Formats: sequence, C-alpha cells, structure tokens
Amino acid sequence: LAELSDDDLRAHVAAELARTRRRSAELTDAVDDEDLVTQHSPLMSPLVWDLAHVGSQEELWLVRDVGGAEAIRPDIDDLYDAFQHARADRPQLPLLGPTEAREYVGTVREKVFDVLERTPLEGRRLVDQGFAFGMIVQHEQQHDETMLATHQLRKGPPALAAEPPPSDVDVLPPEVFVPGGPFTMGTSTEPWALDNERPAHQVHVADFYLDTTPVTNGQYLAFIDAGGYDDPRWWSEAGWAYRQRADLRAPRFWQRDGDRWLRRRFGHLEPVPEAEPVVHVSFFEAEAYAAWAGKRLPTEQEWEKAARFDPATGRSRRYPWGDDDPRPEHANLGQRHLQPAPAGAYRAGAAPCGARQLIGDVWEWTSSDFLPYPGFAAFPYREYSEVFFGSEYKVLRGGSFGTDRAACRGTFRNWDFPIRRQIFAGFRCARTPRAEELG
Ligand code: AVJ
Ligand code: FE
Repeated sequence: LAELSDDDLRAHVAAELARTRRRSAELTDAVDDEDLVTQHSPLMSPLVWDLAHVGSQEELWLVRDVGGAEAIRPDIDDLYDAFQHARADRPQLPLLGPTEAREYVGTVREKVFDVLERTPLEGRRLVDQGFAFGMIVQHEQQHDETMLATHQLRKGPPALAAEPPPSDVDVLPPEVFVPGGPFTMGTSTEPWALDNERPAHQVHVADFYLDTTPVTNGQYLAFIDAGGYDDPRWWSEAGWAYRQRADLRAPRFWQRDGDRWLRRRFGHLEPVPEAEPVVHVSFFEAEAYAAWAGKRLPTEQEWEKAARFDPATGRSRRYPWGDDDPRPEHANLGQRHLQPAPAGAYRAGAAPCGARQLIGDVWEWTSSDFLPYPGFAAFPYREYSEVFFGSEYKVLRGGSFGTDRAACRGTFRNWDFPIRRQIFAGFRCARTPRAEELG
C-alpha cells in the first residue's frame, strides 16, 4: 500500500469495500428474514443489526465526516450505536427490517463511492483520509467475523458451505526456541493499523519456548481425560469460580456421544477432529490447560516476537512469512474454510523461529491484559480501543479462519473478556527455559 499511487490506492480501496460487502451479503443472504431478526444468543445481536450498524458507521465516518455530505438517516444513529444498547437488548429496538437494512447499506455505499472519487488519498499517515476507508473496511470485516460467530450459534440445518482446509501437514518438533533480546513491537508505518497497534517501540523479551502450533483437540482431550476440569489446582481463582458457575466440562459446542465427543460446527454434528487446533475455549480454560501441561500462556510481547522478528535482519516483519500480504498458501483466513486446518499445515506461512499457524486458523489467547503501548494516542475516536484498556480484557492475537486478511496482521490486537467462548479462539503454550536448558 505504501508504494501505491493515489489512483491505485483508490482502486484498492474500492475493491476492498466491494469484496467486504460481498462477504456481508453472503452471511446475511444465507438465512431467511425471520432468522435475520432472531437473536440466536444473548451474546450476539440479530444479524440484521450488524448489517445496518456497518452501514451506520460507514455513513458517520465516510459520508458525513470524510465526505462532508448531508446525513442520510440521522434518526437511526442511536439505534446502531453499540455503546447505547447492550447486545441483549437490541432485538427490542425498532430496528430497520431486512429489506430496509439492505436498502440503507446500499444507499450509503453509493454515496461512499462518490466520496472516494473526489477525496485525495495521497500521504497515508495516520491522520490521512485514506485511513478512514481502511478503518471502515476493517470494521465491516470485524462484524463479518461476529456474524460468522452468530451463524455458529444458530440452531438448525447448515446455511453456509466452504471447502475443507488443506490437510497436508509436516511432522514438527513440539516447541520452538526464541532467543532473548530486543525487538520492535507494534507499528508506526502499517497504513491501516489501528490506534492500539501504534506506535512501534522497542521491547526486550527474555529467552522462551513456544509451542510450534496451536494446542490441538487431541491434546485438549488428554486434559479433559486427566480430569483437568475437576481439579482446581490448574485453575486461577477467577477461572475456577467461572468453571463452577458455568459448569464447564469441555469446549463450547462439544457434546458427549457414548465414549466419544462430537462437535457442532455450522449445523454439522461431527466427531471432534483430534489434529485440528481446539477452538471455542475461554481464556480461563486455556490458562488451566497450560498449567496442567507444565507451561503457561505466552505474553503478547512473546507472541509478537515469535510472529514478526527476523533474526537474520533484526527487523520485525508484517507477517510471520515476511512482508507480503496473506495469500491462500500462507494462512487459513477469510472464511475460505469454515474450520481450522490441522496443526502442522501451512508450511509457507512458517515464522523464522519455525512456529506455524500464528496467523489464521484460531485466535490465540495471550496472558496479557489489553493495555496501551507507550506513546498511545486514541484515533480517530476513544471508543475504538481506549475505553477498553485495563485488566478486564485479555489480548488475543493472530486471527482465525473467520478473520479477513484486511483485519489481521502481525501487529493486530483483539481483546475479549476471559470467560468468552463464542469467538473462534484457541491458544498455544509457552514456557520459560529450565536452568539446565540454558547454555
Ligand atoms: C476488536 C473485535 C473487540 O467487535 O467489539 C467492532 C471490533 N469495534 N465495532 C468488537 C469492533 C467496533 C471489536 N473487537
Ligand atoms: Fe462495530
């Protein structure tokens, strides 16, 4: 992006907006109108809310703010302000119906293409208007992943279909070693990086070992079979309280079938695939598994160093494989496959340290609270990140099969409550070297 001419950048933005809208349309056209207005879980909005919310944010930022044009539907700003109404309360609001919502997002988009035509995009610094388009593309993609999670929660026959992910895997050592030393974390140059990824800053990370791949269902089953859910030794105090209160026994969407486990996945009931990364576990379950395995979760500093640091040049790259935008051979992204690929896949996506599948497949819980980097400045609005900073939220890294490439990179930070399980989250473990392993 950094090298594109103004016209090429404009064409790129237009293509990304169109590609993103096709995904939103697929997710909302896959079910009937009754389903679109149904709340499938108190954790989620009805799909029709997400659709109109995406349009409303696009109207606010691109039509009114960047374009300086007149408001299209000022009367509905409040309905689609995520801070005004909790998800659980949204179905009771006088929302736009499916037909109105589709018309509305279409009207906004037509205006946005006018704005794009006449907006200079040159100089892509944080404050430039090109960023606003990138932010809106990412915002819609983030809601597309949220809508995919809503699809996973809905009951009934399958509504979505996709090719299975690649199944060719390599036999790999279980852990990789990342030598201690400084590296550059975050970014000041990535054009569409959000405020919480900025600025670039030096961080010292001590020697550590990281699991080569995310923890698999097979490994996680061993924790279940060893009584991990019944042993408070492995759980933090808050984690154990949650485990008791919610009566957790396995990842969300798993069910017992005699002596085996099945999982429900977008309307299919299937045996739990042991080679695939575990998904739909909370931070607290990830933390308990790691303790049981004699390990811990990585900090987000460790995760990012493993994913970006190139010891050959001393530079931090955009992605584990280098600076190229993700292609299908690098990572399982973009809802191309509706499940993670088996651990050990995606050889072309390996990081310099040898770790695999850091980008795509499953979001990875880290042990870190969601906090600002030194020098953080809220942009363009406090409610994107700043109001969430603190110890209530844990950072997740790397994106999932449901995350679009436009909304995922080596610096991207996601966050959620440590009890959440409906997101496409798994984890990998890290550990500090034992005394006898040090040279
Ligand atoms: C970054 C995924 C936590 O969905 O709450 C969407 C993204 N912000 N609309 C969320 C977001 C505003 C956000 N996460
Ligand atoms: Fe939003």
